[in-house]
Amino acid sequence: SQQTPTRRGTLIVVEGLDRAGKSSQCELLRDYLSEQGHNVKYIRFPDRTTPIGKLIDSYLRGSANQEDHSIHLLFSANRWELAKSIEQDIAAGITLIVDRYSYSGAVYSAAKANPTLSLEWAWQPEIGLPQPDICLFLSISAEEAAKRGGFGAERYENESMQTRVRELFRTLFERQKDVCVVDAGRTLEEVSRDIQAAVSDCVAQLDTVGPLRTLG
Ligand code: 2DT
Ligand code: MG
Repeated sequence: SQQTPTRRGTLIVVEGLDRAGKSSQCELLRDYLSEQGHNVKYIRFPDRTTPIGKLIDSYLRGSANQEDHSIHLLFSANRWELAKSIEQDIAAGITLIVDRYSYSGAVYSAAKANPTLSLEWAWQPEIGLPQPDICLFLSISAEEAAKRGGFGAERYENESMQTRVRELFRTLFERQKDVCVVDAGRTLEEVSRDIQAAVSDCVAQLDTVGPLRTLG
């Protein structure tokens, strides 16, 4: 008897500013895809559990300082150390939902306005990482974000940083072109319905896409 080869999983990335509702939408999407019979895993970057992730965590909490380029490369290294396991999961037919990825990586670092840390420079270490089959950008206005409550206590959680991050996401996604922008300033249900539709289309086209690609 012949075995049918495993259909590869889909690599789904969810991006957005703080308070765009990424985590809630990732959970809803995980439940939806599980109900559809997919084998699903939900992961997030930074992965604060690895040795590199622990350095990142203490930086974000403010208990350690890092030079701008150095912390940028640690965020990227945190993706590279998990790249093989992402590829293996996808090949094994697991669909991965990834909360933040290279796009946050490039944009948050470039938002520091360090003269030698441009968006172009920040993107370079991402080249060669697994490329998402779909990147959903949950877009909310500054006004809507403000309505959703105050900032947390971590580094980057302040108005001026968020404003620059919002502008840089727009610049990056004008270049990348492969992003699906979702208006996240609506109810959970409205947003999740759009996300489900976009992901279902992406999954249906997977056979024509072929194997997992790499970021360029
Ligand atoms: P969370 O609030 O989602 O845990 O993110 N960040 C994230 C970077 O600066 N570079 C990266 O590569 C990634 C993945 C965004 C914590 C903060 O870390 C920022 C917010
Ligand atoms: Mg946060």
